Amino acid sequence: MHDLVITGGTIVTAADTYRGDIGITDGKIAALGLGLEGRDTIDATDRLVLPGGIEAHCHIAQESATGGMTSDDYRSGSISAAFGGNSCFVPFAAQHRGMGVTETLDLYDSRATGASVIDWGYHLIVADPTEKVLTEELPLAFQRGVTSFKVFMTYDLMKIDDRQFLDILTVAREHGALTMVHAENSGMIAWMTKRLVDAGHVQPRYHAVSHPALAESEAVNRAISLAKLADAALLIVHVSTPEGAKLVSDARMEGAKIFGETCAQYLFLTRDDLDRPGMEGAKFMCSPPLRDTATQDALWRHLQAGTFSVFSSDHAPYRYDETGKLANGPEARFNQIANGMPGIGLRLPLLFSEGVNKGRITLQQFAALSASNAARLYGLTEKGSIAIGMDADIALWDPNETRTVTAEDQHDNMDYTPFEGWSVTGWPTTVLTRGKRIVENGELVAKPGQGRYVARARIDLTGYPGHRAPELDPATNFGANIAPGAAK
Ligand code: DUC
Ligand code: ZN
Ligand code: ZN
Repeated sequence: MHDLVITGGTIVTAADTYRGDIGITDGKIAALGLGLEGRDTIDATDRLVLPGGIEAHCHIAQESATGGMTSDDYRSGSISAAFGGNSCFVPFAAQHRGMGVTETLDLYDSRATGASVIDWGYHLIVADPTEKVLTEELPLAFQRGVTSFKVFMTYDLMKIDDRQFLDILTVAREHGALTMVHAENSGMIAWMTKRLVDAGHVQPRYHAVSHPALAESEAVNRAISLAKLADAALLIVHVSTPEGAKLVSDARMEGAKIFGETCAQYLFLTRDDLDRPGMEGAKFMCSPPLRDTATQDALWRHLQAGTFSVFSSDHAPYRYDETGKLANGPEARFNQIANGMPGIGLRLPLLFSEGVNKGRITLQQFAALSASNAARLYGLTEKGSIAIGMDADIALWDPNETRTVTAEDQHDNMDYTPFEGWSVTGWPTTVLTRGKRIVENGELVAKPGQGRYVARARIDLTGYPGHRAPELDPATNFGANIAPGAAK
């Protein structure tokens, strides 16, 4: 007799689709079979039963370097994620210059604990890699289960230089951590921005012009080269160009420890959305920026072909008011407007509707991109699949329900959605985290703060032989013992 049984559904994993019941005991999947019995039952007739989604790129209760705060806290962000089919999320904890890493993680713990209704972890943003951070604080972060962090190659107050990047990659390699990178060339963006602003081109549409595709491809190429030199694992986040995707794909083909992510907005929106009347285009400003339909096609192909291990929302919610997009006034220049858009509740419904229903991806690819790949990449070893012994993180989907997206129907703390008016078929109806209902038949049933922090494991790099630069190989460098991780 299980605590809970999900009966009569069609179970979908990254490997299979089959009819079966799921028996859940103590928050874990304890049995898979037919005719299972439990003290409590969820009827999944006519439902797809999928691994609960893992949203692995979102900005929740996060200050920017200039002080602006994202509009979702861990309560609203997690509720919105759950309504979008997610059982777990991994937002960023942002170290700003002058802050310690431990202090940063403690701060985010105080924001998330007792607030999040789903399980969570953090990626650490490293903006100030001092000697103390590298030698003492990053190892402490790994010990508390923060096994990935993000660095920026652009933004004056966040960016690190190539040498600092190599230091971080090397520490990450020693501990089995994954480095994530925002790869855009800072100088190109600054140079383009000055030319545009000097010429009076300041409307939101020029945001896309100021971030040329070349800025991404140059930085992706450099980031991959640095990761190869350090022979370290690197994820290029929010890839927005065919050139960037190709660089990721080529490096993966070579066996380098390189991973790619793209995000919903790059598949579903274009830079034309920036060209709306007045300041409306500000709602569509994110970095890297939206591109064009040819780019969308290319990114879909890379998603289909496996270039991208993860597909995320990059939920970075700034309201269309003076607390967010219009903080610098209703006439702000494009470079004075916060970068980011909401979408945590729509990532999976959009992927299902535009991907599965339109025959672009299989249900198995959907399960992989929902949860399984992120679980493997980010060391969430007990999440991301429907298998005995795993956390009972499960989402029931009605594949036939069609809804029109509106901002009012979102559960985030936003006043707009970039997907207003979209017709979407296929919605999650019930979502569980560790066997506890969060959303049931479209209603929030979670107890406040019922999510838990998840300490993550080191990255599993099986199948990635990596790259040995000849200059780091004692056989070809006159015996110098300077490989990453070698004794100093
Ligand atoms: N990078 C992100 O990952 N999200 C929002 C803005 C940015 O620059
Ligand atoms: Zn970024
Ligand atoms: Zn982001």
